Amino acid sequence: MEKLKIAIQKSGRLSEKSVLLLKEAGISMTNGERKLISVSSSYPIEVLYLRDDDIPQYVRDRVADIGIVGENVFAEKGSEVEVVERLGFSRCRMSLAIPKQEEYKGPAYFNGKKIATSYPVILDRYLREQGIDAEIHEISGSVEIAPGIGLAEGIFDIVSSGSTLISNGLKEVEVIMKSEAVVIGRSDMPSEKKELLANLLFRIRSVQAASNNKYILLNAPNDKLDEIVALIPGMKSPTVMPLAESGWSSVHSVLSESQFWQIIDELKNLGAQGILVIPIEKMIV
Ligand code: PRT
Ligand code: ZN
Repeated sequence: MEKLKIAIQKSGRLSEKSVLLLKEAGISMTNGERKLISVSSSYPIEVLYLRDDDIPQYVRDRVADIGIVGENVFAEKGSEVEVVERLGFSRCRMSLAIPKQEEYKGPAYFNGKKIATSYPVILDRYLREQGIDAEIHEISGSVEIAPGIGLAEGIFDIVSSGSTLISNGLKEVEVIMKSEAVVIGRSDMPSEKKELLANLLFRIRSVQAASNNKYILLNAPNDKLDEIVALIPGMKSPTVMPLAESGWSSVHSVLSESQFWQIIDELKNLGAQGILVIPIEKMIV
């Protein structure tokens, strides 16, 4: 049987979460992890462990069918491949930064200046769009030290907490793109691989839906039942069952993580009691 070949980062910020995502989707590796290639006994899949920068090219050249990379790497190197799923982890942004004492009034600041980066393609696209004439100085690592050693007047790099910029005396002045981990693939994948991919994505979405939602059980006074049910509509509609004590019902539903605290407060204000919140392992939507 054909196997779906997926390339993931060998070691780095994406690797642990990529392996975990596959594991949660029921894909376990038989010959261990972190080799060059491993196969799964539970799913027709082969995992290739690579440097993240090389993954778009492996997918473009059909050595791998799909890959997991940061959107920043996709934007820099992802020609002929497309994003097939957003994964929501390893979030960061790609920003321009300059020495903190410099006055900044807008992107025109960079006219005639030198900018150090490992992402020349994304930066070049931005500078063209803005009509800015700056020199791009490509370096492969430690971009943040470039202004301090006189190599460039500004940098374009990945920012997460911003502490690397601060500790190098820099300030973030423009966010050019936001990034998260994505699954990439070619649009012209053979149909049997497309089917395998669709099944894998279905599993991934079920895992993600589950982690974004909680199962909630509570006791509600019957006179407030309509308002409580309206607050937690769940997947279709909540289960409501009478309690042994008259005047009360038990309500079961699903609640999204992002609304969680606000809705819990509203439920309490409506007189809900004995609220239990339980993690969901998989959620088929
Ligand atoms: O060896 P390989 O080439 O595979 O890995 P790599 O070293 O190129 O990449 P890696 O593992 O560092 O990052 C992989 C991906 O994680 C990136 O392409 C991004 O999509 C994503 N990501 C998320 C980050 C960060 N957050 C991040 N903070 N990648 C890098 N950083 C760097 C950033 O450049 C800065 O220098 O971490 C430093 C700390 O950031 P602050 O702002 O929190 O101080
Ligand atoms: Zn890399």
